[in-house]
Amino acid sequence: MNDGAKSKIKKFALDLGIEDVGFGAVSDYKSPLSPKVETIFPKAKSMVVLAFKELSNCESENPRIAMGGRIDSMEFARSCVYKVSRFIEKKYDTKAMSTALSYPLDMKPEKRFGLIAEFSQRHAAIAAGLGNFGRNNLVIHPRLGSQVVFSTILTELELTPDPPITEDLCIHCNICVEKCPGKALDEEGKTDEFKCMKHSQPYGLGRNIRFWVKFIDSSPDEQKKLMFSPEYMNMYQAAFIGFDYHCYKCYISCPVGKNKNKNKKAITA
Ligand code: B12
Repeated sequence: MNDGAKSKIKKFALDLGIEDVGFGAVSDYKSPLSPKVETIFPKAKSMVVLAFKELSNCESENPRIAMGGRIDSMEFARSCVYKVSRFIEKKYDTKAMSTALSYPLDMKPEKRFGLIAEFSQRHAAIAAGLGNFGRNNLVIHPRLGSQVVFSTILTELELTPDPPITEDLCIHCNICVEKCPGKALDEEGKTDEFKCMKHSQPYGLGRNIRFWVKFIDSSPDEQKKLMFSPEYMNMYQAAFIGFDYHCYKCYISCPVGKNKNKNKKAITA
């Protein structure tokens, strides 16, 4: 095991401004629905999982401000993933592969039309000791709480895995369940994806398909009206952005980790 490499990778990542880094063994990655890592990168032995704190934008009721923050976080995360991957490759003369933080996704029906990614970031984060599942089906990080996104780099290097977090980080307050406007979390251990997406992605693929079905059945005059409607323009923008999220309630309502940040502010003030 290469503990020297581990601390150098961690230092490089933290110096970039990444909040936390966890190391996991590919053999400990247990995501029942996702493809096996061997089908992505046969020689991969370790996972370097990067944790990024979401900006407070997601707490804004204004969806453009909220999504703007998400875009900033994703751009930062993507650039960090590239830098850490290249650091590993150059420094250790080995191969490293990034796995998508969000998209591209496989849109085949057997992948539930893009709902099962090539690589599950949550299961990787758990294997790398960065947290565990909460009632909101998000991975809760001990310091950052639920408002965190993950991105993983697969590498051939053998790196000592970090110990898993055994303590239940969810405080089972049920606030996430109560705050979900779509009632998507009512069943424990499962997110009802379609109920979630109705609220979280109001201009997503479902709306897009319904729009074009209606368009086909409309007269030329109605079609012209549809093309100039805010509905079409919002859909156009959402498709351009990628995934335009309008709801973050399960994310922002989770109280875990929030008080810790407040205390830190009080101490350093
Ligand atoms: C597709 C997708 C979605 C879909 C489907 C979600 C889903 N059920 O998997 C939709 C559009 C609904 C969605 C919504 C959201 N997503 Co999303 N999404 C993804 C994506 C791209 C793929 C997920 C995937 O492959 N799922 C299929 C497989 C892996 O899931 P699964 O095996 O069925 O496991 C699920 C359950 O079985 C259960 N589960 C499994 N084992 C266990 C064990 C225990 C003990 C428990 C309690 C539960 C549990 O939890 C899982 C979640 O439902 C990932 C990025 C990635 N590549 O991982 C982001 C990702 C999961 N999303 C994320 C986020 C932040 C969100 C949203 C908050 C949206 C937003 N506004 O930002 C909501 C949260 C919804 C919620 N509370 O569940 C983050 C989560 C970060 C975190 N802290 O955990 C991820 C990891 C992106 C990232 N790079 O960080 N998402």
